[in-house]
Amino acid sequence: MKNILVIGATGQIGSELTMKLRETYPNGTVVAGYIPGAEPKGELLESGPSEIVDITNPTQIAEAVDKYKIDTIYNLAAILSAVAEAKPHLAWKIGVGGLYNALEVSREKGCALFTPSSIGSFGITTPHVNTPQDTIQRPDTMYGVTKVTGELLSDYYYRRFGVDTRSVRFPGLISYVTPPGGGTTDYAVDIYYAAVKGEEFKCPLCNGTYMDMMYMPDALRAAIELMEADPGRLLHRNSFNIASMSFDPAMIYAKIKEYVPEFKMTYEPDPLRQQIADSWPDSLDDSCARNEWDWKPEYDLDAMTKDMLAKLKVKFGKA
Ligand code: AKB
Repeated sequence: MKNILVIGATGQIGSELTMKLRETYPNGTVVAGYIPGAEPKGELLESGPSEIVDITNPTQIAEAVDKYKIDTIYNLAAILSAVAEAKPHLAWKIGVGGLYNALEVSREKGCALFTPSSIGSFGITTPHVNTPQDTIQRPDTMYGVTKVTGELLSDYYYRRFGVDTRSVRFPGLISYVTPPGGGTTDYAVDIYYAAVKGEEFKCPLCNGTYMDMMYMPDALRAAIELMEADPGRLLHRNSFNIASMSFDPAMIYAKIKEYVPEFKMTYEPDPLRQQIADSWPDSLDDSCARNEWDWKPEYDLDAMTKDMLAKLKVKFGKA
């Protein structure tokens, strides 16, 4: 039986991961931790317990862990890359201060801890094509600085205190459920919304800007499979490269046009997002994740596009 606390349960990843964990562990307890103003609603609220758990408040984390006898924490509290440039102090407070709180509670109470890292942990000096698992990580953004710090701190807590910390470097995540906010890869979600709503899409990145992306069902499976992996096989912990597809705006536009021929896209680059995207890898080598815990994606660009368009048509009553 598993008793799990998801911190940031109403965000882009958390809202879907909480539901997936409840489905995966029907005999366990999966607590949706949220902050005031981001209360869970609908199925997320009705399908299990929820508690106010602000990652910057260690007492709230510890009380929820005690109350529900939590053995595993998924820490999904984050400020995404573009917003982190506008609010660097808040990004540090949540990304590093918050992680420190989650690590300390995990150490004191014996919890395993999953905290995502990101392709944002790499920088302009990182090899950009087929980026290796272990390579240069000198990010150019506050988001990246918090992610590299988080990877190091999590590995430290594993080595020094034996806390079972694990992590993946998420690519841009694409989903039809909860929209992302303030990321550099968000365009790859927004473009599907525009296509289904019949709107012209103004792409905030230039043609030729390649980045790794992943469909949310693969990302959720990656998080759960890594936490279930045999620790004896893990040579790495914080954090694993994972990959499923790499594309630029022209490729995703062309793919959507196969199914929505009238769809129109123009380029209107946002300088901040373009600069961040240019500093991130074009594609990751995820062979360590494949070898150490049998990671394997299920969705490519075509399969994801078909599913995104079908699900969004239902969402907007256009099916
Ligand atoms: C972002 O764009 O900030 C995130 C990420 C890749 O970590 N989606």
